[in-house]
Amino acid sequence: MELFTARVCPYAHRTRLALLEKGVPFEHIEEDLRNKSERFMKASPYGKVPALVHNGQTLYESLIINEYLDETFPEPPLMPADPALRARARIWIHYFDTYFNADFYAVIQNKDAAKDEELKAKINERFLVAEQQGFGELSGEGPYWLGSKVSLVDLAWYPYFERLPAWAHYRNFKIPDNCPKIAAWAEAMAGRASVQEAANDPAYYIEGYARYAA
Ligand SMILES: N[C@@H](CCC(=O)N[C@@H](CS)C(=O)NCC(=O)O)C(=O)O
Repeated sequence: MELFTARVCPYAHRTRLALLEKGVPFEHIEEDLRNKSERFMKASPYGKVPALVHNGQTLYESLIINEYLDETFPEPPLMPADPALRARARIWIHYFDTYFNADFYAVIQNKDAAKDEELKAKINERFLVAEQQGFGELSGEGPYWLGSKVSLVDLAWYPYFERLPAWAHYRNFKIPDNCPKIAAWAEAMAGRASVQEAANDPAYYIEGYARYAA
């Protein structure tokens, strides 16, 4: 098992977390995305991390790799057994990639201070939907998206939350006060062994996102 990854990349971060949660040994190949290796370009048709090579097959796209890992290494399961619940889990992963992510990055990439409030209001609304309809309906006593067990939904979302110190530093943005379930979830995730093993310091992200924010 070879994983082409880049420390800075939240998508690759998702896959590292899945491999660590599964306890699957893998070779970690750190790519310099500004100077991609020939080996990586051969393995990854999109030239993007993450890319996984397993049993002679190359797989790419973080969410697809994570589903593959869950199906190939069933223990511990990272998706619910019930098809309806599995579909709900995918809806919240889709919500993140289709709506939340763009509005989240819009805040740190915005250079026009006059638009700051409007952009923050938009992402705050996205947070509230996740808090009330996502966590509110699925999480029960928590602390994870689907309750007491970590799932692919948690792994799809969490890498962005580890990067929040950069949003706080450059845009004074944090998890909205009306989203206590999300705040408690982020804290629970930060305590997991997989998350700690793959974690970077806040200072790393603050430096890494300087280009986005400047
Ligand atoms: N949809 C892809 C996105 C992967 C992606 O955008 N990776 C970025 C780094 S965060 C990358 O490798 N960029 C290199 C490039 O586009 O040249 C996934 O979920 O895996």
